[in-house]
Amino acid sequence: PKEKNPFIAFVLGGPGSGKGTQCAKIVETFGFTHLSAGDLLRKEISSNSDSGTMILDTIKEGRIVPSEVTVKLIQREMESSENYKFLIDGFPRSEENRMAFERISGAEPNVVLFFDIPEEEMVKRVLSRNEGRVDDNIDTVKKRLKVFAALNLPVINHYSEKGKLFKINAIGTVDEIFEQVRPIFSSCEV
Ligand code: UP5
Ligand code: MG
Repeated sequence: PKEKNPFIAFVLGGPGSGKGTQCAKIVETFGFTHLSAGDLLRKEISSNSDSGTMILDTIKEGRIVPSEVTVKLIQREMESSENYKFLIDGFPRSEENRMAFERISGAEPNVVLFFDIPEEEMVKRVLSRNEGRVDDNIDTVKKRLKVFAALNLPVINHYSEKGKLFKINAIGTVDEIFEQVRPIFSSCEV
């Protein structure tokens, strides 16, 4: 058994809002373990697992992979880690995702970050990334934005009502944005 209860931060925001970039800064400064749900799913695709083809098709369409697949991958990483502080990046993406995580892991996040940024800026960032992601093209980006607005905003509202949401203005330089993020973690003694 781990010495401490886990400290969980969900990191939410639309495509290209800067979740991964800011998570790297949080890891560096506060010693969290970064679990990007998207990265874990992409790793499943490249490892030729049974669900790889289904995951690839889902990501190409900008849709959401079934909760049990994603929750299992996140939980496996949490259980095998020595750390107790986790950044869960890009998850939960729907109310269904959120409830599945709560049910299967029995855990809830301590804090939830939301990187807020206009759609046209998200599109610009994603299309100029150039890392060869199958979903970084204009057609899929439009679908990702629609899915984000329809399914992820309700999750954000849920945590806002619970008083766990920290909304960050994600326009500006990486360092300017991190200066909004830093006090959230400096003040919670993790
Ligand atoms: N950039 C970053 N910060 C900047 C700044 N301040 N100023 C200017 N540029 C900035 O950043 C995006 C780009 O912008 C980069 O080039 C960066 O340098 C630059 P990044 O930090 O990568 O943004 P991020 O929010 O992480 O964007 P990402 O595209 O990863 O977000 P998505 O949520 O779309 O992608 P994710 O990998 O989480 O999910 C991909 C797909 O997987 C989903 O669409 C879905 O199909 C599937 N998925 C699920 O089904 N379930 C899940 O639980 C998770 C994913
Ligand atoms: Mg990312």
